Amino acid sequence: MLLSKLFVPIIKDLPAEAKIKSHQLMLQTGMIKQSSAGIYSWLPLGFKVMKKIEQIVREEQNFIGAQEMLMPTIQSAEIWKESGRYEDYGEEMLRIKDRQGREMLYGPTNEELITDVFRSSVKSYKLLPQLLYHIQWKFRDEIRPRFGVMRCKEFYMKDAYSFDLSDEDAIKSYNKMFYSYLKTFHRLGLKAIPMAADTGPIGGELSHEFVILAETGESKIYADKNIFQINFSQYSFEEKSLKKMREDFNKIYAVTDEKYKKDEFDKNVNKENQMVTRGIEVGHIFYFSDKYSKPLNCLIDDKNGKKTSVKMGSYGIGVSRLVGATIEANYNNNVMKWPKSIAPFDVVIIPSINKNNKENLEKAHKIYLELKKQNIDVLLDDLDENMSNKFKKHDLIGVPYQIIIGSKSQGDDLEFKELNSKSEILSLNKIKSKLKT
Ligand code: 5CA
Repeated sequence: MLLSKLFVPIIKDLPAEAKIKSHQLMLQTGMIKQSSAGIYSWLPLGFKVMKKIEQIVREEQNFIGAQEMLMPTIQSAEIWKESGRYEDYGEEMLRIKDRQGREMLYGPTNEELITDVFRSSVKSYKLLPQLLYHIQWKFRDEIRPRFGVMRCKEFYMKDAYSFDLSDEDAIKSYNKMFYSYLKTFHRLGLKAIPMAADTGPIGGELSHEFVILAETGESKIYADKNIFQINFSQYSFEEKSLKKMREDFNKIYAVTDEKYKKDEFDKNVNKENQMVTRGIEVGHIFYFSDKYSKPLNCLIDDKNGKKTSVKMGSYGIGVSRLVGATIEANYNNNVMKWPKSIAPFDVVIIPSINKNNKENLEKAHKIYLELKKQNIDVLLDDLDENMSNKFKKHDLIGVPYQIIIGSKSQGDDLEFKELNSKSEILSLNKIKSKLKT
């Protein structure tokens, strides 16, 4: 892509309404544009990053055997009345009527709808277990939308739902998802800590929030620092190993605000290991057994032909929130460096251009075509701007690698720089292989 053609409306001054780094940066670099309070348009740069995050989330859901589907954003109020949540959900639910006066709503989550899909098609234990997910827009009429994409009214979420015959089997599904979340966040370059959490309006007994540490986060957390010693890659994707992983995590104190009790914290964690900090909730998983299947009459025949309510869990990842959360985790001293896995481009070529010298630009174009041939997603900054402005701009856009075509690049020896590091002189072939690994 040529920067001169990219729709990236960069704003020079810090937007006043943005209170946290990620919100500022996303507005400044034209990743998003507010459409109304808590509702955003995703412009090409922001959309590209979000789609890359979505793809990693998808791959890791598929890896554990979850199947992708798509449910609508608009739901009928009927099923919510059946579950009893229509009234309980309160003002956060956006209620609408169609032209026949039928009560509808913009889905804030999908427990009822998926249970309705399931009850009409699955009657026997033989099809269990099942894991289904979709990645779809949600709407919650938040009273105080803030921090850009972190807490908005309309947001993009991956929500998965598990169906099992027994509570014991359902915990196995929960463990699979727990593992998948750790792996997903790792691929996104984030260190997410699972925290025992409250179940809120979703309900149930067992729940974990996945939180990344950030001072601007809305969740207050209390944890034993030893939680950082556990790494998901110590475990394999097998039932026994996943059980062990959950047991190991359970031994270490890590809870969110609502679950915190001072005496328990002091009893379980030495003073020097106590960590009280803030974080961003990027995922949340719930096990709620038959909370929805019972009132919605979602019954299946067990091995003896006896009807029983299917046991369920639900598992959410805030895909659009993750764009902001990744910025909070990676933006320091006015430099944003995207993790390679979700960067908007693999590399940017920055030629030094002036009216009398077009040689650098021509050379940059040649390299650009060469890299494109290799399927490297490359951005060429072909704008006639001084180098110091260009560098400032690219520090914000955050493409992790740069090829700088100026006095240090001679012939096939090119100046190559990783953001936040010193530049080095490399041949184009070496650069290609570096970018491909
Ligand atoms: N049904 C369950 C699991 S699928 C559920 O809705 N859980 S949730 O309420 O915790 O939401 C899942 C994830 O969506 C959260 O962890 C968070 O990352 C994201 N999320 C929730 N509310 C918002 C919001 N207002 N703005 C942006 N992201 C949000």
